[in-house]
Amino acid sequence: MSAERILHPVLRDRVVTAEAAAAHIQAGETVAMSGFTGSGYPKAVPPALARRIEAAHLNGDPFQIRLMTGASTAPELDGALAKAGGIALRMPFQTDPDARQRINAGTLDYIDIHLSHVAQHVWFGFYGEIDTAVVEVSGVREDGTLIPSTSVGNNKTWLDLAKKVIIEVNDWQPEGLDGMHDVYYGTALPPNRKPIPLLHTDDRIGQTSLRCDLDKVVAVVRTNGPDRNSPFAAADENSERIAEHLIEFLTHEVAKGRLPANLLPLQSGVGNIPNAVLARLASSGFRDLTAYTEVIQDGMLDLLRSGVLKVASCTGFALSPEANEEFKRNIAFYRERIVMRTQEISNHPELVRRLGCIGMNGMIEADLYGNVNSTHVMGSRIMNGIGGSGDFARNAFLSIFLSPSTAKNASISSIVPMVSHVDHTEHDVSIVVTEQGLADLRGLPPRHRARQMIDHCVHPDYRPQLEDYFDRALRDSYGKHTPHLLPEALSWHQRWLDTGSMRYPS
Ligand code: 0RQ
Repeated sequence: MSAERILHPVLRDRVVTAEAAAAHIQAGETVAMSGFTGSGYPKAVPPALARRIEAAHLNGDPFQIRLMTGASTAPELDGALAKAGGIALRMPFQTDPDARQRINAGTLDYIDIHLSHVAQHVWFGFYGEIDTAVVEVSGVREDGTLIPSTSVGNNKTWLDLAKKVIIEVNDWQPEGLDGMHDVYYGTALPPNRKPIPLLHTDDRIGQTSLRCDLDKVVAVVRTNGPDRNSPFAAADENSERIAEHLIEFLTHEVAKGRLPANLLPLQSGVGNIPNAVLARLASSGFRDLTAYTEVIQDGMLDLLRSGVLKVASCTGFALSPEANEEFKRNIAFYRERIVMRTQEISNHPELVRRLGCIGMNGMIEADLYGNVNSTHVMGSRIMNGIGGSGDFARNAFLSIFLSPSTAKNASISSIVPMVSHVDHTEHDVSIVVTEQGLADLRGLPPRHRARQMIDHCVHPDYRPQLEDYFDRALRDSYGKHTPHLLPEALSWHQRWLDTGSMRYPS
């Protein structure tokens, strides 16, 4: 470990073990940690805290915290604390199987909010006080400011508001990250807000490090561990076809003059389909693209390396082990082309609207009218959370949702009469793409939207059933504006439950 990563003497003197640092966190606290889609989360204090919680529980002492982060983290954080039964309340986005199991069992409260809302809602006081912040950084400057690591997330807010601060300095993170971040301190509370002076994806409007009141720092922990680094599955036939439909559409939009030749700033959700879309863009002939997004995954690094993408703005990474090695090896190249921001800025509605982003996100299901469910299986069981998808869907120039037309080995249609839970209403959804085709819902009234969905997105195995439903709804619906047959619309989901097609891990 290189001691020179902590250049401020006061913080060097506060270095302790993870156990000693975790001892500062008391039962019942609200703890705000760094971390966004498996990058830049604290690696040592959360497992030490989980061990402490387990020990307390063995003694019969209750010990739980309220946990906030930027977004999803990793098994060492969400997994360890959930397994220990140590989380009473979680927000705002998670993907951990243990946490999910507890949320769906009703033993862990989860608040699923837009990622752009988190910092401001905490500032508004909606979540009470933050007792402790636990934030990973890649270094400490001579002036005591903190160089963020591979995610910025809500760290500015956590450091500003927490009563106590624990810092993890991770030697595994490349020192070359220094200079990649842009932390904007110009946000204020209403009625004192001003326009955010960002006009282009790569504008720098802030500073490269995080301020921190050193008097609040109760512990500094040295770590040397990798980010989550999940490998991506190879693109399958469905994701290839979805990518193909989308590229064809974007090309058509350029030809029509509705998009510039280098498109508009891209936002891409995480997962294999968005990754396949990005890979496809590499060979699509588009040039000088830009990205204004939350997460950079493998496909976007490839686009930057090939020069197809000029610049990318993000708040975190979700990279495979290979992509991470490449990122670290060529950090100087990427530092010129990537700007990392707080998530209140990376997902800010004002900026997403002004820049005219092209939002591309996954979904669980969509209905005939274009309402989208991103979060709930069968209306009641949460998968991950809305994440940043709503920040972009509502405000983007184009709001695009991508999914295979069926799920669970084709036993379920992803296009249904009525979604079992709504995250993005019909008013926020312009394009739906499945491997079957692309439904362009722009400028269409509800009955025409339904026709687009049936004709272009539904799997042939389910088309006759949806045609039949829609025909009868046109005839028998109480109102003819958005024809529906209640309660038949939702009985689709119940049928899957009743027939046992829906086998979801508990
Ligand atoms: O579950 O693995 O148990 O079988 O949902 O589905 O097909 O692996 O797709 O990884 O792209 O995830 C919407 C969850 C899609 C994701 C969602 C089941 C399916 C599987 C995952 P199993 P896939 P993906 C920026 C953007 C919200 C947040 C967001 C997501 C599991 O895109 O979390 O967009 N979005 N953030 O079997 C029943 C259906 C189903 C279904 C899929 N119709 N019925 N189960 N599944 N469709 C990033 C951030 O915000 C940080």
